[in-house]
Amino acid sequence: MERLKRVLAIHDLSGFGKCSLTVALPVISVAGIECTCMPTAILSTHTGGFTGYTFKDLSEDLYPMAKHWESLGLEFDAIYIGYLGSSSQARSVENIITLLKDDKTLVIIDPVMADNGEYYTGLDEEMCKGFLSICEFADIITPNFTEATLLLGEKYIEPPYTNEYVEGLLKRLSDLGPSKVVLTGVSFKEGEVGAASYDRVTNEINYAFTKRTPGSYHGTGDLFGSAFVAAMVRGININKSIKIAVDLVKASIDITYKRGTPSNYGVDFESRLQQFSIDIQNNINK
Ligand code: PXL
Repeated sequence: MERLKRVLAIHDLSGFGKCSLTVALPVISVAGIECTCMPTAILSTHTGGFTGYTFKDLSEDLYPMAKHWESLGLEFDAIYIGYLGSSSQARSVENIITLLKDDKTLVIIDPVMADNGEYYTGLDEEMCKGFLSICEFADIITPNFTEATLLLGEKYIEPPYTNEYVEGLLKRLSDLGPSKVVLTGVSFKEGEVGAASYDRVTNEINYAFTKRTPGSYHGTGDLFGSAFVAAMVRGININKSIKIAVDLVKASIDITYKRGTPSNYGVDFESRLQQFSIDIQNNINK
């Protein structure tokens, strides 16, 4: 029997307020993939819409954790990087990639630092510089529009966007290093939202759209990223992978909206995991 696929997820662990590892672990697991967790920091809640949270930086532990796993001979099908505890962790991430990556390891970096035109609480251009320094090690990056414009040193503009703008942005992002780029928050007209993918090798651009649900929801980037990584690792092509991820996010937002869950609690994806698992199964080998 083939070895179980394994993803190393490098994100913070926020105990309450679903995002980062509390999303990556269930989503990657339900897709039939082992998820190895490297917490970059431990917080009582995430930093968006809460005050008084605890924050423990785990910078000193990151590389030793990777060294231990290397000593165990563990192989990783993907390394999926998100929220870092500090900008200096970018250097550790670079060393961890160098240590643990082999020919088959897909490196996916979500430069988690901002949304809606603004940095997340406590973050600034140092975090942007940190992510920029590791983009060249990524096979795929998955920014939202705010993160994309920060990485490129361009001005953030509000949706809806034009085709030319989105396609230009995808190509400029790929020039930072990654051969594939996935952009979230794409919208060409009011009432729709989705994601775009670009492959520099084939020069192909693809879109996956859905109807926009009113409101703003925390942690959707992490839900999208985790679902996308899981689909890619199961060997599903990038176009179908963004579609599966968009569908999971949309369905989870709809449940959250109907239930009236506070937006800082994160999105209620739990009851949708089974359908996500079916979507994965149905798209493997097709
Ligand atoms: O979902 C992005 C995210 C992840 N982790 C932490 C955050 C945020 C966004 O605010 O605060 C700790």
